[in-house]
Order: sequence, then C-alpha cells, then structure tokens
Amino acid sequence: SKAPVRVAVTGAAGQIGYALLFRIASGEMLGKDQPVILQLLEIPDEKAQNALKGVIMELEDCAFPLLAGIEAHSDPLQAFKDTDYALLVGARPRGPGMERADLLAANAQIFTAQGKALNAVASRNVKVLVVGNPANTNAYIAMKSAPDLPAKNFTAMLRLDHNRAASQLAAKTGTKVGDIRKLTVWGNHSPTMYADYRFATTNGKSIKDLVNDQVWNADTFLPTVGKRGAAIIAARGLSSAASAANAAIDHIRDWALGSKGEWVTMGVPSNGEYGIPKDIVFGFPVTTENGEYKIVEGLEIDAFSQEAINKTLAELQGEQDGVKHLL
Ligand code: NAX
Repeated sequence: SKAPVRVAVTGAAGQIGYALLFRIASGEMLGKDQPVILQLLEIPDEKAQNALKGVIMELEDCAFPLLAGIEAHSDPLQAFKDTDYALLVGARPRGPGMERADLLAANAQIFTAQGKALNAVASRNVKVLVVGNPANTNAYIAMKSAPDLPAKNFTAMLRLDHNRAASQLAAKTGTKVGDIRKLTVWGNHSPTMYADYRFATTNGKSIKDLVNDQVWNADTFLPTVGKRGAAIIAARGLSSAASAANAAIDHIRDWALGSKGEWVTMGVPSNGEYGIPKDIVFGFPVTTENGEYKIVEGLEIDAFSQEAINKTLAELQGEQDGVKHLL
C-alpha cells in the first residue's frame, strides 16, 4: 500500500475545518488508496485548542482506515513540518468597527508568518491552497514569504465560485451540473469575480446559445453568483462552510489527481496570461495533469469580459498595494 502523505490544515477547529477534515480522512480528497497524516493548526487560545481536541476525538471515533496519524499544533513551524499539502483555512475575520485596511494588515501578519514557516519546514513540493479571506491576497502574501518554494504551488480557492456558477447554469438550462464543461471564473474570490460561460457547454451544446440572454447574464447570473456568500449568511446566520469545504476538496483532488482534460478554476499566480500582471493570484481556467496545472490560453476576451476582468483585477491590485509595505 502507499506511504502516507502529510496534510496540514489551519483553522482546523472552525466551521470549514469541521466539514473538511472528515472528508480528507475518508479519502475523498487524495483517493481511497492514499493514507493521510493530518497536521492540524489552531491559534494557541485555550478555547480553540480545546475545540481542536474535540474534533480530533471525533476523527478517532470514525476509525478511518486511511487516517495514519493526527497531530494538533499551535505553531506553524510544527504544523507544516514536511507537509505535502497545506490547506490554509484559518484567517482573521472582520470584527466590529474593523476597517478594510486593518483586516488586510491582520491577515498579512498571519500569512507572512505561515508563508515563512512553509518555506522553512514544508516538503519542497508542498501544494498550498488558501481558503481564508481575502484568499487571493493571502495566497500572494504566503507565496512572497516563501521564496525557496515554487511560486506556482501557492493557490487560492475560486472553486466555490465555479461550483456556484455551475449550479446556477444547470438550473437555467434544465441540465445536470455533471454535464457542464468549460466553465470558468476569472479574478478575485469576491463579488467582483467574473463567472464566464461563453465557452461552456452542457451535453455538448453551447450554454451561451441556450441561454441567449445577455441581460440575464449581467443582471441576474453574475450578481447571484457574486453575492451567493452573503445570501447564505442571510439565510443561515453563518457563512458557507460545507460548500466551502467541498470546493477545497475538489480543488486539491483535481490538482493532485488530474482533471482528465476538463477545465477547472483555480486562483494561481499569473505569468502574464491574459494581460494579468505577473504574480497576481487570479482565477483562471486550468487543466491539471500529473500534479501540475496549466492555464488554458488563447481564449478570446470580448469587450464585456475585458471590462469585468479589469474590474476584478483593479480590486486585487488595490489589495496588493494595501499590503505592499508589510511584505
Ligand atoms: P471560523 O471562524 O469558523 O474558523 C476559523 C478558524 O481559524 C477558527 O477556529 C480560528 O481560531 C482559526 N484561526 C484564526 N487564525 C488562525 C491562525 N493564524 N492559525 C491557525 N488558525 C487560525 O471560519 P470558517 O467559516 O471556517 O471560515 C474560514 C475562512 O474561510 C474565513 O476567512 C472565511 O472568510 C473563508 N472563506 C473562504 C471561501 C472561499 O471561497 N475562498 C468561502 C468560505 C469562507 O467564507
């Protein structure tokens, strides 16, 4: 049987952690033949550490055959030791009266420290997924703080936006999500993201032709996907957790095991594709194979799409400018 791989998860006692860890341990992320060791990180705070102990007791009680070890940590230098995957879920939420700049600064501190720790102790091939918001900018900060690791291995989660878009399009076209191909979401994980179905098909038919309604695209579809997180908070009183964990599983599974030629959306550092400046962590269509992703290139960008991409890019550049002095 295969040797275990190490999976570090931060914010492990939080809501997303609770929806995520059991699925990783059951083999849904890396395969039903791949043993895993969970290296869990929480803040040193006693309440968080106790909550983490409770989650670990439950993981033990599942008796997952693939779970080869569980560790609880409060220091990223221990949590990230030799890790093959790092899912950075924990982040500082916006508190009452907190300005956007304060939020960026608080997270810059967390992701600088975690990037440095990954740089110091993780596997030299560690694959990093940042879920904690602002996810793209946090991934950028971690990447910049880890100069000895491949920059391309720092990614941000746009998959929830992608899955939300797929679900809306399946409903609109009366088809199944599993029949949808070639969908993507460009840009920042925020309401400015641009979900783009111009190339998408369902059962082999063009979704753009089936929908044939640019007003629906601009006035219904894009706002629905962009504001879905807020709609869930309004309905549930809590932010998306199970769907976020599910998207994290999808993101890492496809990266590690391959997308078999299909497009998926990942937030990845640009190398200048589509005019996005180098190193900006941006949602792009990618295909994945042998543990590597490749940005789908050569797609036509029409005027509407260019405007949408410019808008989400401008927001990301603003975030990046806001943390420049902290790096
Ligand atoms: P919770 O507040 O339930 O849990 C976060 C956990 O992280 C807490 O237990 C906290 O103690 C821990 N934590 C905070 N700072 C830490 C640090 N420096 N090291 C280790 N652990 C730390 O939040 P949850 O609902 O789980 O959401 C987690 C993050 O995901 C938030 O930043 C949230 O905004 C973000 N999201 C990102 C999404 C995406 O698509 N990229 C969607 C869902 C979600 O909103």
